[in-house]
Formats: sequence, C-alpha cells, structure tokens
Amino acid sequence: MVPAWLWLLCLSVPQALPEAQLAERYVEVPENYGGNFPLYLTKLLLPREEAEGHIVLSGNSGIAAEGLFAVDPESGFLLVTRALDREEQAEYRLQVTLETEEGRVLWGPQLVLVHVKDENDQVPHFSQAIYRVHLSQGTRPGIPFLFLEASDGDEPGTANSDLRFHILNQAPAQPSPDMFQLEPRLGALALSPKGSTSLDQALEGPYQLLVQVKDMGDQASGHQATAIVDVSVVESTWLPLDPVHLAENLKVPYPHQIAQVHWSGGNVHYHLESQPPGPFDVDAEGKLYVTRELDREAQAEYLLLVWAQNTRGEDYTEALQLQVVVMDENDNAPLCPSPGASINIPELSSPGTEVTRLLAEDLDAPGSPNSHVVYRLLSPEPEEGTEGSSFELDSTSGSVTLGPRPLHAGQNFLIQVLAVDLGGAEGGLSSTCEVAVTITDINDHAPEFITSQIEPISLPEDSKPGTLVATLMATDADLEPAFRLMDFAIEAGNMDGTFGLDWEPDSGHVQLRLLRNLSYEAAPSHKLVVVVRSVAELVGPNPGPGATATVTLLVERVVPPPKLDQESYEASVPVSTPAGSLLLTIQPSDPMSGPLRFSLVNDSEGWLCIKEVSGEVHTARPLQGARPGDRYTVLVEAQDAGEPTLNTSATLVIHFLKAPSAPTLTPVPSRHLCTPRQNHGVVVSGPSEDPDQTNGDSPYSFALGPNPTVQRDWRLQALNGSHAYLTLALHWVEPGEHVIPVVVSRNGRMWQLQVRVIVCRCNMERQCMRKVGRMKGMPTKLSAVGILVGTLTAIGIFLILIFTHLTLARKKDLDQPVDSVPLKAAI
Ligand SMILES: *[C@@H]1O[C@H](CO)[C@@H](O)[C@H](O)[C@H]1NC(C)=O
Ligand SMILES: *[C@@H]1O[C@H](CO)[C@@H](O)[C@H](O)[C@H]1NC(C)=O
Ligand SMILES: *[C@@H]1O[C@H](CO)[C@@H](O)[C@H](O)[C@H]1NC(C)=O
Ligand SMILES: CC(=O)N[C@H]1CO[C@H](CO)[C@@H](O)[C@@H]1O
Repeated sequence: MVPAWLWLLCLSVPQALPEAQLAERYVEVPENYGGNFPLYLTKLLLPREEAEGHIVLSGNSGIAAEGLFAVDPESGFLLVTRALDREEQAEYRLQVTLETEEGRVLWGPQLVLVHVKDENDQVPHFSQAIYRVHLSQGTRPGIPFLFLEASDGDEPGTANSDLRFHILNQAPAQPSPDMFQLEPRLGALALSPKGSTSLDQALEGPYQLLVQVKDMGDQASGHQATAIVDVSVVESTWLPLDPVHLAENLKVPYPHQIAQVHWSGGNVHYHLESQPPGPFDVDAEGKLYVTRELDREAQAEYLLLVWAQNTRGEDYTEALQLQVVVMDENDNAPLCPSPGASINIPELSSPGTEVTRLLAEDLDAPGSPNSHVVYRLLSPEPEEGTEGSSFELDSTSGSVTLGPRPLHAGQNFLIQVLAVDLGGAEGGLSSTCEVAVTITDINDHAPEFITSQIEPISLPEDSKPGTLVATLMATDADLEPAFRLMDFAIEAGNMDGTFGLDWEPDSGHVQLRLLRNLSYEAAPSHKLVVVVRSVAELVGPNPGPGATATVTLLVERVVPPPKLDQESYEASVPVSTPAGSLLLTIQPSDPMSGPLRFSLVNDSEGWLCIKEVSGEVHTARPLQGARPGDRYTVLVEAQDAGEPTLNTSATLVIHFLKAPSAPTLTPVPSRHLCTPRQNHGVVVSGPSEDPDQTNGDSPYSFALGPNPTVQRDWRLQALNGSHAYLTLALHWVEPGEHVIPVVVSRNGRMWQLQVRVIVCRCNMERQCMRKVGRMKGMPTKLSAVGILVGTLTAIGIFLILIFTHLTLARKKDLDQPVDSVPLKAAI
C-alpha cells in the first residue's frame, strides 16, 4: 500500500504553484483506498490574515453534508474522510470559499475536481444466465446468429472493463467439439466452418454451450462470469419461391402481399432488393408486398431478392429469389411513328410503289392481342366517280402503296391511317397516324420553243458581230427548277460559226446573235435550226418537234454608193463658148461598176447640160451673162442606174475665161443639097491650120450647134478624125441658104464653124433646078450661066476681101491664141 503522505506529495505537486486566478484544481483519489483517513488531498492557498472568515465547502448534492470532504482550517488542506467508490460516484466537483458571518465572500471560490481512480472491483455479468436460440440449417459459417451481452461496472475504456468471451464447453461435442465460434471481443456466436458443414449434412443438436466472459482483456487475470447458451438446430424453411404473376394497374389496397418468406433461425431481419428497383417491400415477418400499381410497359418483370440477416446486417445464407411477372392489360393505344418530313414520291411512280410502312407501336405485351395492331385508311378516301384511289393500305402490315390513280407533280397529301389494337376487335384502342406525301417532279417534260417557225428575218449585210438576230423563247412544263434548266444549240445552218447563242442559265430566252460578218455573196440567206434540251437528264419520251426552232435569215445586200473619179471637177471655158460645147466628162472611179445616171442639181442659170448616161457636160446655151473671172459651181449627182437611192454628188466648178477674139472663119464653100433629101451631103473638115493636127492624132469631134431647129433639120456624122459629113435630117427642108453652126472640139479646145449650105430642088442629075434665093421663074441656060459667072465673080471678090482682111488681121493679132486660127471648110 502506498503511504498516505506519498500520495499527498505526488497529488499536491501540480497544485503547489501560486495561483492568482484560483484555477480549478484537479485531484485524483484511488477507489477503495485502504490507508488511513482522513486522507489529505491538496493544500488550498487560503489567506492567513482573513482569520475572522469561515471556510464554506460546497459541491455535488449533499456531499459536504455527509462529511465526505472537509477543509482543515489550520493547514488549509482539503481532505476526504472515507474510501470512495468509483461505481457510486466517479467525480466530485467541489467549491471552497472563505466567507464572513454575513455570507460575504472573502476568498475564492476555489474549484476542485476530485476524480476517483478506478479499481477492478466489479465482476462482469452476462445479460442472461441462459440464452436460447434457434439455429437454422444453412446458416453460413462465421455469420453470428447470437450476440452475447455482458456488462462490467468498472470504468469504461479501461482494462478493468475490457471483456472477452469464450466458449468453455460444447455439449454434445458431436459431430465435432468445435461446431461454434465465439468472437472474443463482441460475443458474436457463429457456426464454425466445420459446424456449418456438419449441420448441413444432418440435423444435429440441440447443443448446450457454456460461455465465459472475463475482464482485464487478454490478460490472464481478471474477474469472469459464465452463462449457458441453448442452441436448437432447426430445419431450414428458406425455400425457393414460385414466380408471382401480378396484373398491371391492379386496383387493390396497397401494400398488397404477394408472398412470404421465413427464416427459421433466430434474430432475423429480412432485407429485400428488387432488380430493377421496384415498389416492393418486406416486413419483419418476411411478408413481401407490392406497394403500388405496376405498369407492365414500364417494367414487365422484376426479380426480388430477399435476404435473412442478423442484427449486423450479415446474410445468414444466400438470398431467395422471387420472380414477379407483370401481366399485361390493354392499356396502351398504338403509337404512331413520329411524323417525319414529308415523303417525296416521284411523279409517274407505278401503282404499287410503297410510299411508307406505318409501324404503329403498341407498348402492350408483344405477341398478345393487346399489341396486335391493324390499320385502316381514313383519308384520302377514294372520291366518288373516280376510278381507284391514290393510295392503298395493307391493313396488316401498315404498308401504304400507290393506288391506280395517277398523281401529279406538286400534289400534297396527308394520309390518315387509323391504327387499332386487339386486332381491330371491338374495344381496341386506336390512334390516327398521319403521313405527309409530296409528289415530286421528275424531268419528264422536254423544253419546247413557243414558236418553232420564226418569220424570216432580214438583216443588212453590214450588221456588226454581236447584233441580235432573234430571241427565241422556250418553256418547260416541269416544276422543279433544276428540270427547267435548258441548254440551247444551233444544230444546223451554222457551219462557219457565223451565229451564236446567248442565254441566261435559268431563263427560257435565248438570243441568236451574229458572231461574224455576213456576206450576201457567200450566202444570201441562212436557215438555222436551234434546238433546246433539258440540262438534267430527261425521263420518258424523247423531245418532240417543239424542241427545234427554225430561224430564216435573209441577208440584205448592201451596195456601196457610187464613187466618182474625182471629188470635184473644174473646167475653164471662155465666156464665148457656144452652146453644145463639151466641157468635160464625169466618170465613175471604177469603170467596171454598174451604170450611173447623171444629173445636175442646181444649174440655176441653165448654162449646162449633162448626158445622163455618158456624163458628158456640155454648155446648154451661150454663156450669156457670164463674166470672165467668175466661177460657176453646180452640183452633179450620180445615181446607181439600178438602185436610185444609191447616189453621190460632186461639185463642178466652171471658171469663165475671156472670150478669144472671134476668129475670121473661112466661109465654107457652100454646096447645094437637094430637097427633098437625096443621098448626098456636105463634107465638113476640121480647122486646117490647127497646129496640133500634125503632131497629135487625137480626132476632132463634131457636133451640131445646140439650136433645136438645127438639131432637128440636120445630121452630122463623123467621117474620120478630121472630117464630118453633113446631111439633111428631114426629108424636106425649106430651100434656100442655111447657115448651120458646127462645134468642133479637140483636147478641150473648141471651134465653131458656120457651114453655109444651099438647099434647093434638084433635077435628075442632082443639080439645082431653080435659082436659090428670090429668083422668079425658071432660069434660062444663059441666065444660069450668067448667074453662075456672077456668083463666081462675087465669090471671088468675097474671097479677095476675106484674104485681104485675114492678112490684115494676122498682122494685127500676131499674139492671138492658136484657137483663133481660121477654120477651113472644104468641099
Ligand atoms: C467585218 O466587217 C467590218 C466592216 O464592216 C470589217 O472592218 C471587219 O474587218 C470585218 N471582219 C471580218 C472578220 O471580215
Ligand atoms: C449648187 O450647190 C453647191 C453645193 O451646195 C453650191 O456650192 C453652189 O453654189 C450651188 N450653185 C448654185 C448656182 O446655186
Ligand atoms: C440619195 O441618197 C440619199 C441617201 O444616201 C437618199 O436619201 C436620197 O433620196 C437619194 N437621192 C435620190 C434622188 O434618190
Ligand atoms: C486622114 C484622112 O483619111 N482624111 C480624109 C478624110 O475624108 C476626106 C473626104 O473623103 C478626104 O479628103 C481626106 O483625105
């Protein structure tokens, strides 16, 4: 035994420190202390000077009153008066104060916690002296079927109350002495593996076990107690269960018992699981319940697993399985397939073509009438009076096919089908399914021209490349834009690529254009065959004649306007130029070009005239009024003889010159001509003294003066380059002396001759029969000779006069132009 003073010392050491705040003191006192009492516990630091006060000790209910604790006023020690029992009270909470008579606190309070330190003075106790338990066959080894309970009054958590269980004895020790195992710490009694095997082979028992509980843990020492465990082994009632059939939507009060299980062993708890999770439950007696209505369509079958478990939730054995089959009820109408996009069926699809297959789903049990769906076509109904329907329906398969009635591109249908279960029997549930069907276009129409024969088109030869010849229009009866796209081509008549086509891809207009120059000579007309084709491949009949258009093009000839050899003409003429004088000839630049017709546009003076065909410009009359140095401009127009609209014009400028001094003309020896006309004439010769006559052999030209009477009465024919022959033009010309103006010209130079001719009646020998002039009566031979001699004399005098005059004139006008050389007429 530890001496009291030593206890005191060791317990007081932590409290010996001076305390300002009077912190709680902790004192431990051994339980059942066997030494002397009072036992000093700890010294309280009471103040010495406050002697008049008295010490008050208070604490847990009534301890001070019992006088268990006290404070020695002399030493200030707290003391305990007798042994303490931890099992009675483990801790005392004390408060010490120093108070006056009036109860005023002088010191304190000082708190003191007194802990009673445990001593193993308690014996463990089983909760029962005898445990009786049923052990079912089939209980797995190691699974506790009984939990022994024992208690120990000593302080928990210390070795004094640390209990261990043991089997001391098993009776009978058959078939094996260690049929059971007891978990030492927990007191869990279970079959040993050997025991489990043995029990499953034969129904043994009952067994009586002597079990022990001991404290002080695994130490050999300690208190102990024993108890009896009666184990009666029972047959297993944990038997397989028959499947349960449950109607769905069952209208009964819930929970509704569907089966029961029983574990014949003791201390059982039932545990249920449903695969998949379902509304099932099990109660403490093993009754299985369904807690609400089932829906076969949600879950048609459940597998329930029921376990028998000990209090720790360990399975005694395998789970029992219970199959729950939910029986179908026709509680689901057929479900239509979700309406997808409209189904496209090409037009002209043959009857019998499947449009779609409706598969209305019925969630009720497959294979049962509840899910046996049949179909009925509601719409479109076959119209009265029409032959056949557009769609047909197979009532069994739900297959919608095309009926015999033809369909057209662009049509839209909403097919309504009634789907009924129970095989269509009375009371079946139904749904109306809808399928949208669109009849799509196929490229079964070839494009065609609106007009296939184009009126002949005329185009000038000089039309520029790019010129629009014609616009053709084509149409396509198909609906689909892609099928309306057209391609155009010139199939014939465009060998040399003169023409081309131009079109917008999505229009039905095509423009026939010129790509090259036209040529009337090469081809005065073109016949073009234009074809139109569908860009997309055509289905069905080949294009008809409408796919071809014929364009006839006539090329208009374009003849260039005539062109003259000069752009303007000029001529210089003396103002004395007689009428009928040739001034110049206007000619086309290309002698090979077609004939022209010439005219004067604004010859306001009437001085000029032009030969319509030859283009020779003459003076039309004497240039009276023209002054030397003036100029006179007229416009000459030349027209194409065949095409008068083709014309050109040029100016003709006439420069007037001073008139040459009139040449003294040699009187042309007159000679008579017979009237009525006889076959002879007068020879007129060109100017004999023309200096050009010898060196140039260009001929003279002779013309009668412009006087209309002269022109009417006389005819002048060229004989050769230097002579002309003047004859009567009329049958009868008045007898008498006539002076006939003759214009002779050569190389732009001109002379005018006055040819004197005597016209008379003639005898047989072509001799004048009567005197010319104012002679009366028939002349005698003598008078005729006289006249002749007289005449010759007169001529001779006349000639002398002329020559004399000429000689004088020559002397006078030596610097006169050559034009003025006298003319000579010869007989
Ligand atoms: C077509 O005609 C024009 C004049 O009308 C000419 O300038 C051009 O050279 C010609 N083209 C061809 C290819 O003959
Ligand atoms: C004739 O027409 C031309 C061109 O227009 C002009 O130059 C000329 O003076 C006209 N002549 C007369 C006589 O009017
Ligand atoms: C000459 O040609 C023009 C066109 O170049 C035309 O208008 C006119 O009528 C023609 N003249 C005649 C007289 O035909
Ligand atoms: C060159 C020439 O042959 N001149 C003759 C033209 O005719 C006349 C009359 O017949 C003749 O006298 C010329 O000799």
